[in-house]
Amino acid sequence: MFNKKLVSVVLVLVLLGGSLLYLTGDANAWWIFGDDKEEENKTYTIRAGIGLNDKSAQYKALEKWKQMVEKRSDGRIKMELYHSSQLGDDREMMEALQLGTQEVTCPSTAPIGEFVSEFKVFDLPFLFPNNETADYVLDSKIGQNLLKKLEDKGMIGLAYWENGFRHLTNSKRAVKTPADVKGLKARTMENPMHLAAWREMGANPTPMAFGELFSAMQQGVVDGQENPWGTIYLQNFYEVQDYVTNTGHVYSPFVLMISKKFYDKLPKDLQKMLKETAKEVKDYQRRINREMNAEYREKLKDKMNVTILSAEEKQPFKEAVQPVYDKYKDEIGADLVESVLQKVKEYQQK
Ligand code: KDG
Repeated sequence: MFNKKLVSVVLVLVLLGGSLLYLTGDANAWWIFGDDKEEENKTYTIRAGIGLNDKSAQYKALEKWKQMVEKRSDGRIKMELYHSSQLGDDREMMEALQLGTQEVTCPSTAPIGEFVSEFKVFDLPFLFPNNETADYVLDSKIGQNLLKKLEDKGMIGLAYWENGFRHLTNSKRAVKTPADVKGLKARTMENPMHLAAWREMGANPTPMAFGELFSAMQQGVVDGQENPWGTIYLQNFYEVQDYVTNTGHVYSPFVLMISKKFYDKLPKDLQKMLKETAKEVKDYQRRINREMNAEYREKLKDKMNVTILSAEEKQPFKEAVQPVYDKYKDEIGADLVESVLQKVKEYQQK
């Protein structure tokens, strides 16, 4: 008699728990049985690392995000910020997110392509004609669906922030045509398409982590590199580079991302808050990044020999890199490339 009762109670409990899990799809749904208090009192530390220094728009935005997160979590989340590759380069930090040994990073999309191949689509040369088109495509379903693909690789994409249009600097000569690029030893990010684009232009490209770049230029290991105006100025690249040209050959998005291992352990309310605040800070980050790029482009005129090409003068560079589209279309996914190009066109016709 007693045993029967016990068995029924256990059965009811198991059924109740099962239905709760099924209905909520929430592995933390056991809170109903009592350990919610424990979770509410738990505190979490987020270590966020980037490659750029603490003067960058990227770091300023992280500071803003930290303030919001610490306030809105009522102190349950504490955020520590690390700049200048203190925690490693973009690839290493993404690997740390996968392992769960670091919580947050914000790499350019270029090295993400080695984790989720479809991300290469955004690094096709001369894909976006301006910032607004980039915003339109990245914030569309296409961009958001790509962020979701990071989950299978142990990372949660929170929002697209901005690195920006990249421009070529070098220590040898003023670059006005693709012929001037010939033979330049140029550092690129770790992405095969960036290498291919520079090879098509006749340069001699080599991939390298951002943290090693300044001394590589100083020692003449490379003649040049490419980055947005703000980075060229704020990282003092003008001290070791005499020439810059507004090639604007590729737009670099940043992806603010968090370790899935860490994220899955967080209570639902904190997960939601992190996603919401990352998106809120996105607009601020893009705005100050654009302001800073415009400001430092002017300031660089006192520091370097600045070549500003017109749209027509950029045309030969565009033509030189066209083969990259054909070479990488299948690797990225021909349908995806097509739909991104369509979306770009859609914005132009608005
Ligand atoms: O913080 C971001 C940097 O790590 C990196 O993405 C900067 O554009 C960059 C580069 O050239 O490596």
